[in-house]
Amino acid sequence: MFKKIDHIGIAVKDLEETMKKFKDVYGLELHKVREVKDQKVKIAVFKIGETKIELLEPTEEESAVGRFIRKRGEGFHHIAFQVEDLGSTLEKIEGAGIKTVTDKPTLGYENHKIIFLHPKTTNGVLIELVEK
Ligand code: CMX
Repeated sequence: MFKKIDHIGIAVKDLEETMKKFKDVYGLELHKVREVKDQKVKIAVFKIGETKIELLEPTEEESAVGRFIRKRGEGFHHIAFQVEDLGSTLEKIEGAGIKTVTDKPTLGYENHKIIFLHPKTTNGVLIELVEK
């Protein structure tokens, strides 16, 4: 089922300022910076060992990350697990009463198949599944 942690998402108000902290203070290697238009976010991805940290700044207040920051402030937003086969994983997950946010997987910014699990059905933690 879940193979490893692909990345951890952190919602931030100011991407530029937070990137400086991750590079210059924490000493992490910047992997990529990108705008993901359909999710209404700008992201910066840092590598740490085998996993990554994804910083997310909303480009619009009315967006998943914009609403998250408005309600809860900056902070831990989601954890992404790599899975071998999204189809069989989803069958098992749905059989256990866990709901996905969208009906079908979509393509993430690296063209991998992704889907989000609704935090109301996953102990309050937004989970992203990634098939590479
Ligand atoms: N973690 C935990 N709980 C969360 C959450 C998160 N990241 N985001 C929202 N919630 C909670 C809210 O606190 C709220 O709880 P209460 O009802 O107790 O107040 C509930 O979920 C509904 O929140 P909402 O703001 O009313 O609903 P949204 O319209 O924002 O929808 C969700 C929530 C999970 C469906 C939406 O955030 C979503 O579709 N997320 C997946 C997509 C995404 O996060 N994209 C961001 C960028 C991804 C990337 O490129 O990596």
